[in-house]
Amino acid sequence: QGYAPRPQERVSDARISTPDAEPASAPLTNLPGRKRRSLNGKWQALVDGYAAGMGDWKAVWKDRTATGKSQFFEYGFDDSVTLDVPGDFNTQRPELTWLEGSVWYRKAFEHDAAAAAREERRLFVHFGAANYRADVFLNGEKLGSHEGGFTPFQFELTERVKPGENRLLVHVNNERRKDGIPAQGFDWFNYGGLTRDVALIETPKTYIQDYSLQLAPDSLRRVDGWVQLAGTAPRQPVRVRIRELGVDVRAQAGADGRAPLHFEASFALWSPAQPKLYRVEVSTPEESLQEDIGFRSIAVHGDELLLNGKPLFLRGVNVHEEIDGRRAHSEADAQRMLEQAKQMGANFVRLAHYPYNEHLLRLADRLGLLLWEEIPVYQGIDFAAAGMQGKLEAMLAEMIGRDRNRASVIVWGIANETTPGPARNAALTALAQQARRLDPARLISAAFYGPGFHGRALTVADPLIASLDVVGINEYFGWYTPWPVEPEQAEWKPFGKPLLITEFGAEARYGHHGANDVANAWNEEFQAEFYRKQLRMFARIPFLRGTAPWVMTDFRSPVRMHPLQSGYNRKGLLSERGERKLAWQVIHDYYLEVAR
Ligand code: GCB
Repeated sequence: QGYAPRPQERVSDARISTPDAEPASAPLTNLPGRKRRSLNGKWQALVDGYAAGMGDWKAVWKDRTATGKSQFFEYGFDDSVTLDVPGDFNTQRPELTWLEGSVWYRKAFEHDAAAAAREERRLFVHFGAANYRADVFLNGEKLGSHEGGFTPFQFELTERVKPGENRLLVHVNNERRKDGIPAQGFDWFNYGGLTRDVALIETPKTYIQDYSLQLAPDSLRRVDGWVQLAGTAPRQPVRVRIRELGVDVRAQAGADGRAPLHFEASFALWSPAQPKLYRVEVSTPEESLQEDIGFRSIAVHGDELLLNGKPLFLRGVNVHEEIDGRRAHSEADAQRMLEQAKQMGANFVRLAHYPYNEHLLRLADRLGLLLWEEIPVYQGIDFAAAGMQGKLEAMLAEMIGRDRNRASVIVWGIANETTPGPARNAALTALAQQARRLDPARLISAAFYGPGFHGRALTVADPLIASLDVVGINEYFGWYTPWPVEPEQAEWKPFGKPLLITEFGAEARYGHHGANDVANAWNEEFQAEFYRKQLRMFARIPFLRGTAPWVMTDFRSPVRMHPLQSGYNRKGLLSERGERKLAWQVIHDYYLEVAR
């Protein structure tokens, strides 16, 4: 073994001698409906500050234990600390607070090989998310890697798992990267680690990988769907049943495993007022999955937004996936967050700025909250970087693949505040087209920063708008930019499409009061007045179809360095402890009024 230090070895480029397994297959849909064994709980962990364990020198991934007295390995999991999975690592141990680097996680599990062989079952390990990059190993062999901190991925273990004890090892690195999505600068805390559920999933030899069961874009009765099988014998009959509606449809999957499905039914349509879900069963001769699915239509007609054919105004709010100063991950966390949105009078939540944990989306289905879900294509993405388009497309596919059957999701957001330019325009236009191909039944949007005043006129001229169904505008008049005119004098130029004000907000420290002037800024009165002025402008935009204040709750962000911010973005209507600022009432009253 090479014990001599090798300073010339660039750790991030270090090679690993075992080759990757085949690329991870497309993630399995409907995780909760699968035969699964949770790997949540305590994982042994090693902090690897210089990411030294990835190369062949330290080779933490080999997970070796000394067998002789003269054998020494300069790492070891047996007496290491443990970390809870799911959960970010930064908030679990004080010395990890500011870590932007590598942590190794290890978990052992037992495998009943005889039963698996008898039943001819396949085994996968599924990760809800790992921020930002993960390298996964089983018993000292690499399974593969995944990039992107907020979407699911999996590796097949069938051929590699051994009878008895197996050890799973995951190297998670959360360094911010120039070619990352998001890139290096973003306004939230960079929680790293195995932040979401981890599970072993068992399937038959040929399994149901994914399906789409949603109303056709132009219909309130017809489902245009498909079921996708994967595995050794994909030409199988497929059956979809919704007993409550007397639906029992059969289809045949082709050599590519795809079974298109069309049927009609008299659905009680899903809506915020009546979030009706049906128990849907999808089966093949070898497998049967169940899931609760709502059926609703979302469409754009001119500058109108239509839910189930009726005009809709989105009483929205922005959130971050954070609670009690840590990354939120559980159903209980989701319950608290979505309840807060409902109490404010919201019917719509923008999940800024990345896909959230699956618990929250399923809960939104049950609570009747409409969602905007987006990929972390945030200010500062290097669209010209090598491999960028592939990463964007993979992330979009992972998000849509996971959530395409959630009635709550009405908008796929493909970008937030990106700057127009040839590389960006080409990349995002292609991404919008991909989103439409993957899911023709939802609206595609992006949030733009702007607009600038030209006299009284306001408009955003961005070539990307042509590819979108809905225009999202983030504006901070009265905070980042001054009001050149009175709010009611602003003249918004129509887009010919629905407009959502996807962000507007100002900072205030909860409990900080004072006169509404600059010397006393950062107080609750100032923030409340900021919102009143915004509402005066909104009342005069005829094609405004929704608003979402930035942001529901104060959230941690290292770029917030004012003493009154103390490491938090303080634009919350609620403090991080859930206390209501004065502005909360302004928005609550506004939403009561527009709901009438
Ligand atoms: C924005 C960003 C959001 C920030 C917010 C702010 O435009 O989209 O991520 O947190 O402004 O407070 O500056």
